[in-house]
Amino acid sequence: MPLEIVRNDITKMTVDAIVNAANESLLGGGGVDGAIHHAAGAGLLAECKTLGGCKTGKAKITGGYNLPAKYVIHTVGPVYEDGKHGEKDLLESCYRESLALAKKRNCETVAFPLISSGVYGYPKDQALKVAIDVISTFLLENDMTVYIVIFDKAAYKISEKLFSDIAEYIDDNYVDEHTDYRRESTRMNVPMQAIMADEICECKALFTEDDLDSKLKQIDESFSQMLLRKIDEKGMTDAECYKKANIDRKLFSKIRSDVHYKPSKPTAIAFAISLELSLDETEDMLKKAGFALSHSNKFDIIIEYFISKGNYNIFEINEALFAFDQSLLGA
Ligand code: AR6
Repeated sequence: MPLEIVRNDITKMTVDAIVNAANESLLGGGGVDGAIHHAAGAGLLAECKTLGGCKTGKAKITGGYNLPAKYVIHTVGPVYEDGKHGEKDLLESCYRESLALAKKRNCETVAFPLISSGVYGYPKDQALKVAIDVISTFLLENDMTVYIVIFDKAAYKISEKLFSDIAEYIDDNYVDEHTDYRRESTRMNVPMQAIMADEICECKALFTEDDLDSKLKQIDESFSQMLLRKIDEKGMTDAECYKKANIDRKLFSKIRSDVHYKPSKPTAIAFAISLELSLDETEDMLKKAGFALSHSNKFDIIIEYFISKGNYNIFEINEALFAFDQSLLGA
């Protein structure tokens, strides 16, 4: 998945480069800087001493020494005063400069901490938004897997309002048990055949309204075929679609070339979000992959919440899924 939010200690990440939230001296400090120097060993400090420091908003690169990462990219975030001293521009610059350095060294995987969000006092939700915005813009033009590493869950908060809206939506919609036709028919004392007959009538009505031929073709369509049809209908390119879905190119090629490919549920939903499908269309697409949205599952309700609000920003959806301890969308 091109952009992934994970909870971890960044010094444990096995990636090409980890990013350090350093200070202008580059000679170590507390927080993530201290942890990285501690894990990398004295070689890192020795190399840092040769760099002549680093300006706020800029980045420099060193080896990874005893770390599992090949490189450490040191960037200096702004100290947050009141948000009116160019903090956002400087923080954006940290991410851009670090990504440019990673690209120059042909890194395929890079992990960032939430720069400036500790000792330097940048509000965590805003720091996260800056990180997501800059990284996702970069990923539209570049193939790389980028991790945002959140150290402690408390450090990671979507806005209170969004959190409580989603919590309320889950409360309103959550059902303990999955209902199916059989259960429903016994509970309501309606014979199963009657329910099925209703369904059949509905289908017939649908077919007389629309062109029967094309409807039948769509019923037989596989997930992969539906995906490609929808991409065409929306006037998107393949790349626009898989990048917006936060799916990597290799997985997309697999789906494209295998007409019977069965994606995982998060992958199927990621494409539905990328294509900005309605709830009905999303259900349709999921069915092709053998899935459905259920009200007995928090993950599904959160997805439904975003689609019903017309919010198709996959990164915001992933932030919310993360906040509710759910798996994230994408490959
Ligand atoms: N892995 C991932 N994230 C971490 C880790 C870790 N091991 N440890 C802390 N964090 P900070 P800043 C998170 O204070 O605000 C240093 O002294 C932490 O929860 O490390 O940019 C430097 O030398 C927070 O969300 O960096 C500078 O003087 C984020 O990393 C100054 O602090 C950044 O917190 C830089 O301050």
